[in-house]
Parts: sequence; structure tokens; C-alpha cells
Amino acid sequence: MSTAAVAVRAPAHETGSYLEHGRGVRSWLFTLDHKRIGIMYLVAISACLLLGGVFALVLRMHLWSPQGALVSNDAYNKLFTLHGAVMIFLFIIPGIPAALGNFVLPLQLGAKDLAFPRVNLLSFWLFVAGAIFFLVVLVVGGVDTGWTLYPPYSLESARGLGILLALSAVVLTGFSSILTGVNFIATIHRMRPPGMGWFDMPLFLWALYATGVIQIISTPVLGITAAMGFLERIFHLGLFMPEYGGDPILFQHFFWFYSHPAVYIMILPAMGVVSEVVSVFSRKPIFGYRFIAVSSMAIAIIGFLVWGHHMFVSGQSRWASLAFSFLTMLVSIPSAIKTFNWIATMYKGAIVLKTPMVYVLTFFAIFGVGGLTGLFLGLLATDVPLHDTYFVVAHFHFVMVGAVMIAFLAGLHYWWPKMTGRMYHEGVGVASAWLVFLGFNLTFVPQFLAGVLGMPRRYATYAPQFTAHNRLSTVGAFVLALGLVVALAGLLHSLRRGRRAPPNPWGAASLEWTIASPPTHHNFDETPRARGPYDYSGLHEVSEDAGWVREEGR
Ligand code: HEM
Ligand SMILES: [Cu+2]
Repeated sequence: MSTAAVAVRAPAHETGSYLEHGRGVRSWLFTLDHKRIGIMYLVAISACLLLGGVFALVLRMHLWSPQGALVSNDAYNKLFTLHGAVMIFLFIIPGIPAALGNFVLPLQLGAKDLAFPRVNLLSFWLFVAGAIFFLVVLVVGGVDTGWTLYPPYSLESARGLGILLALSAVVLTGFSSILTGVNFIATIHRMRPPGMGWFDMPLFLWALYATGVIQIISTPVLGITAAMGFLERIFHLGLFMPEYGGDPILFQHFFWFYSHPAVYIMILPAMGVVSEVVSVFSRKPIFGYRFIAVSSMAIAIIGFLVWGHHMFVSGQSRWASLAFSFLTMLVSIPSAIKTFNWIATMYKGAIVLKTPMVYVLTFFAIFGVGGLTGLFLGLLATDVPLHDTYFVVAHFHFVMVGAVMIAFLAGLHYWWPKMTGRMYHEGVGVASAWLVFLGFNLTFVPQFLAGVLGMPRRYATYAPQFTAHNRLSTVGAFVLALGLVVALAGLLHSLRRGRRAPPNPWGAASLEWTIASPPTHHNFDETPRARGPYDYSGLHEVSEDAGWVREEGR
């Protein structure tokens, strides 16, 4: 593309960008444009992150002193339940796929939209309905069961409307997630442009594809389990409650048959973001493309065989535990393969330390620790003493907050110029990445230590010898929150004051960077011909304002 061609397309943000295509609230709420739906998801999940974050800060303030500093024990239990439920069902599961994926997936395919735009809108509104249900739970008095909603405790007749609403919210958000998965899979199958075979796709698309497979296979199990719980609570069918002849362990099997694969619904899209960013900001084609692509699918499949590692102490047979422990070790192999390939991509690359890359470097540090501590929990011998301690809490926050949320922030900064047409302030972005990294480690490293020393999870009070661990953790939580506020402020500020973004500010090679920032309503004037998503040959930077262009004829 010549510089002249860029100049002709650039004014799109003055005339025909998708942001100006249709005005008024209705043109957003009922839009079928994947880009607008992506933005609405982004706003919605960010609000949920904020809500869950406020719950977290209250929890951490309460744990300032051993006997609890702030709320009643009962309120504490309700707060950690809603914190977990909101963060998992409303932020971390939909986060990358529904917000960033919705926006980026059709663009990376050179397509006009997803295969089923109406289903996409339906999935958004199901999500909103689920979120509203969770809010109503709060209003009607809350639930105190933990996000895992284990019976028999959760389905006792003493428990009121809250649990029924929470189970319904799980069904609603579950269906939202399934529909997103169906849509992504259909789109990737049907709408790849000429010249893009399966192994020519950007790795973010492979990640979303593998995620879609898990969403479709596992989430119905969660939905049906929640529905069964609902019916059990009202009609006493004898499914999960011993007093009616049911089996609470059955609930745990169903729950983890979804919820272990669900951790891959969270991490695979995050890995997809990392693959894009690490290649672009190392200015090198991704190393071991096929291995990364295929390992996403391997994770999606093996991830279904390990759920029993959550139940080593629930009374499942010793043979089952042994098998699950062995299979758990297998699932770490594809993640390790990816990590080696990312590092090899950076090796001898010309690394550019822009905000997305700084976030990704912190991802490597944190995901490494998060994944490796998973091995201690997956091994039968070491999990038994560590189970239900703060070690588990630290482990899953390392992978979910430290890895997935940080990858989300990396992706958000990376695609922000494409979404908004504005460049965020690089200094503020980098500062936010460091604050998040420092705050995160200060919050969760002490929890590993407290866990190894035996501090149990899910209690409103603790033994005095854990005071120092908890205080460090509380201070860390505020640093982490500050980092997020700085990131948010930097991004919002750019909407008004940021420099206009060129079509390709990073010198990336995938198709979304060949069109204007922000794109027009139709995305592409004509179906583009795909070339390698990591083929940087011929790309050179004209200037900061004009970004990168590809030389004619390359
Ligand atoms: C890759 C992303 C990962 C995510 C998002 C993740 C998430 C989680 C979550 C949410 C829990 C706690 C659930 C609860 O009880 O409330 C957990 C526990 C656990 N994780 Fe992970 N995990 C990841 C990776 C791994 C890996 C790689 C392994 C092992 C190789 C692993 C092994 C375990 C085990 C065994 C437990 C249960 C510990 C116990 O309750 O005693 N995890 N993880
Ligand atoms: Cu698991």
C-alpha cells in the first residue's frame, strides 16, 4: 500500500468510521455491528471488573487485622462469594473473547462481521441479563456459598431467593458464552479470505477457535448443573442433596467438568493476545507457529481430562485421583511449548518496549509462577496439605489475574488505536503496567507463603502469626488498584486528547492493520487477500503520525 493510499483512507474517522455510523443510544443498544458489540462488552465487563475490584478491596481491608477489621463474618462470606462470581462469570471468562475477540476476529479475517450478527447481539444481552441477576442477588441479601456453589450447603432449605437467582445468572451467562463460541467457530470456518488456510491464521484466531470448542462442549454441562440445582432446591428431586437421596459429590464432578476447562476458556485467549504482541514487538515472525496453533487445540482436548484434581480430598477413589494427577501433568506440556516458543521469538529480536509488550513481559514472569505452582496442586502428594489454603488462592490469582487480566490489558492497549482511532499516552501506559506488576506481586506472593504455613482460605479471621502476610497483601491490593486506575485514566484521557492513530501504528502484519483506525462500518472496501500474519517484510515506519506502510509490490 502506498503512502498516498493511506492518506486517502485515513480521514475515515472524520466521515465514515463505525463510531459515527448511526447516532443515538438505540444505534448502539440494537446494533449488529461486531465492533460496537465488542465495545459494549468492553464497557460492561470493565464495570464488572470495577465492582468485583471494590469487593476485593473491602475483603482486603477487613483482613488487616486477625479478628477482622471491617465487616461481620456473615458479610465477609457474602462478599467473597460475589467477588469470585462476578470476577469469574462476568469479567475473566467473557473478557478477552467477548470484548477484544468480538472486535478483532472479523477484522483479522478480512470479513464484514461475524457469521451470525443477531446471535452476537443476543449473546450480549444474555450476558447483561446475567449480570443484572447477580446484582439482584446482592439486593436480596446475597449468597455466602463461595463461587463454587457446592451443595449440600448451597441448597439447604434455609437459603432464600439469592441462590436461585445466582443459579439462574450462571445459566444466562453460560448461554451467552456458548453462543459466542458457536459464532466464532462458524465464522472462522466459513469466512476466511482467499489465501488464508488454517495455518495462515493469526494465532489469536487459533486461540479463539480452541476456546470456542471448550465453550461449546463444557458450558452446557455447567448450565444443566445449575438448572438441576435450581430444580433440586425447589422440588427436592434427590439429585445433589443427601437428605432427598442425592449425591453432593456428583455436583462437584459436573461443576469441575466445566470449571477446569473454563480455566482454559480464560487462558487460551490470553495466550492468543500474547502471541500477537510478542511477535509484533520483537519485530520477528513468531517462532514455531504450528506448535503454538496445535498446542491450543491440545490444551482444549486434554483440559477435559483433568477435572478430578479439584477433588483429591472429596473422597473420590484413590485410583481416580492417581489418574487425574497423571493427566494433570500432561496438560502442562502444551503450555510449556507455547512459553518456549514465545521466548524463542524474542531471542535476537528487536524488542520494542511499548505498553503492550511491557504487559506481556510481566505476563511471562507471572504465568510462569502460576503454571508451576499448579503442578504442586496437581500432584496428589503435595495437594493434600495445600488444598483449601491460601496457596490455592495465590495460585489461581496468579493465573487469572496475573496472566489473564494482564494479557487483557496488553490486548486492550494493543488494539486501542484500532478501536478508538486514538493513541494512548505511552508513558502512562508503561507506568500502569509496572504498578500492576508490583501491586500484583505484593498482593499474592505473601499469600503463597501464608498458604504453605497453613493459613486456610475463605475465613473472615486468621491466626495472629499471619498478620504481616495479610497486611502486605492489603497494601499490594491498593497498589494494584492504583495501577488499574492509571491504566483506565490513560485510556480515557486519550479519547479526547490522544494523537490520531494511523492505520498501522505498530508495524503489524495481520489484516486489521491494513484498514483505517477506527475502521469504517463495513471494515474492508473489498475482500482483501491474506498474506502471512507475521510477515514483516517490506513494512517500514513513515513517521509516528503516519505509522507503518508496506512498500508497493511487496
Ligand atoms: C492456566 C491457567 C489456570 C487457571 C486460570 C487456573 C485456575 C484455577 C482456579 C480458579 C482454581 C481454584 C478453584 C477453586 O477451588 O475455587 C485452581 C485450582 C487448581 N489448579 Fe489451577 N489454574 C490454571 C492452571 C493450572 C495448571 C497448569 C495446573 C496444573 C498443572 C493447575 C492445577 C490446579 C489444581 C490441582 C487446583 C486445585 C487445588 C486445590 O483446590 O487443592 N492449574 N486453578
Ligand atoms: Cu483444574
